[in-house]
Amino acid sequence: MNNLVERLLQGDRRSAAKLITLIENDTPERKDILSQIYPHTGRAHVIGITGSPGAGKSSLVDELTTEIRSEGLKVGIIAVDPTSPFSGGALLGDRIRMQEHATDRGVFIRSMGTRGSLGGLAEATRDAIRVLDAFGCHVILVETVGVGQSELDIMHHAHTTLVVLTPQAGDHIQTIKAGIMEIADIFVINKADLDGTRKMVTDIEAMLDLSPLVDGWRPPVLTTIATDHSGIPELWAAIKKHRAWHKDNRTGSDRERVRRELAEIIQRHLSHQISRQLEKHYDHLVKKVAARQLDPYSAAMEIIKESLKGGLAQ
Ligand SMILES: Nc1nc2c(ncn2[C@@H]2O[C@H](COP(=O)(O)OP(=O)(O)O)[C@@H](O)[C@H]2O)c(=O)[nH]1
Ligand SMILES: [Mg+2]
Repeated sequence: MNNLVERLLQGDRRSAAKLITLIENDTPERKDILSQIYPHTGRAHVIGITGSPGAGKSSLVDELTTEIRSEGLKVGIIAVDPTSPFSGGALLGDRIRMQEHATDRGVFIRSMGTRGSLGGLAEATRDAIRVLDAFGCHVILVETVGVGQSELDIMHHAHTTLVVLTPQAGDHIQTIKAGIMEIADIFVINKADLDGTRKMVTDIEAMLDLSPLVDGWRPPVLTTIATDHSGIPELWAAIKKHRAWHKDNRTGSDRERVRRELAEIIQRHLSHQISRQLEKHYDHLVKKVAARQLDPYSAAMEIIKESLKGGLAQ
């Protein structure tokens, strides 16, 4: 395992792939891997790309990769699909589209599904991002398919979040989930070759007029046609602008991110320990509650007090 991390730091692709698999499987080595990798992270710019299925996220990732590679930067791509039980591979369509990049040594592509993400998909994705960061990727593009909480959780780990919409009927802003609108650092109206693009832009700008700015950043609304690379250089420029802004304003959000992660790890650990202790040591209280001799709140408080004394860290 030591070896794997050393080889990763020297830029070995196989080690990167193996380490991500160990993390996904939530193996006992995961903690050590992360301890060793962590000092070598924090350099990559993580870009989250979210939006409804078919909006053109994979096409945009593909075009952005071409754009970023033309500057000689190393790119990591993580495709997250919470609806897919598989990981390690990629959806056929995405794989064909990505073929051009698949042979490029400066691009690392990985997909993650719910299978094998035993500690949670968002957590596995966060740690996979760290592996690619330590691997030396300058930019990491994280595409999430699907909707819901895990998608939002994953976007918390991005520095810049793109929300991809299309001018098509289903994407009218009234129908877009509020949570998705709020996480956007940049709005991308893709498929700008279709009717309704102008209206979509105007609607979003009108919505932004009514929204309070977060630390002074107003999300730009850009239009792209991923299929012919139109608007991609402008999108990459906007991402870089956001990165520069983020660097100047990041202390608060970095700490918030760390707090969130610590709370998550502690909760996971404690809840595991408490379940174990409940089984091992507190049957007398369980019996009392079941017999209505004690109420669950009082029993719970007693258990918390006892557990803290006993030291939950073991
Ligand atoms: N007309 C048009 N089609 C596009 C554009 N971008 C992507 N597509 C097509 O939309 C479909 C879905 O794209 P994909 O990138 O797989 O979407 P994803 O599900 O969001 O990853 C594919 O057939 C693309 O070729 C665009 O700008 N204009
Ligand atoms: Mg896709």
